[in-house]
Amino acid sequence: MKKIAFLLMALLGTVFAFTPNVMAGGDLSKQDPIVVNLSLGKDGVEKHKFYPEKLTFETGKLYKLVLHNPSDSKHYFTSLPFAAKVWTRKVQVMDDFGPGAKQIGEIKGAIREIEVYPGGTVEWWFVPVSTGTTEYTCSIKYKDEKNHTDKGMKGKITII
Ligand SMILES: [Cu+2]
Repeated sequence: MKKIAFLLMALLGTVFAFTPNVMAGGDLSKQDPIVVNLSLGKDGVEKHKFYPEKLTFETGKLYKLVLHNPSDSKHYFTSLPFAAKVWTRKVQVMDDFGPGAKQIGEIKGAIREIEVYPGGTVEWWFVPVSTGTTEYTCSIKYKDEKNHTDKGMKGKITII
């Protein structure tokens, strides 16, 4: 009996010795968000572009990605690989852009794509959970079958 107990203790000791030293991060959804602004198009000549064209996020941090469309055509923020690497806390539809803007709608659950209408603003609150690099695009199509991405509306997104 003592021999079995000893073997069991030795086995448990081995298991604990190889358990990685991971610290719990607490409730990651309750952090103050890091605000990142992304403009979908521009009220001017270069409408079919994102401003900026590079985004970088870190895993474990809460972000508020503010998607604002100042142009006169609708645009998408599409990045399915990115959407698969984040946990969404919420999406808020805003009545305006900038300080003083109020939320007029809130969506909870996994998000795949977001479309923003002319003048509109949508905030995507998320925590990246996996690293990688991919693109974000706008799949709005013209009559000639080319889409906004073909016209240069794309950007590089990195999660570190
Ligand atoms: Cu577009």
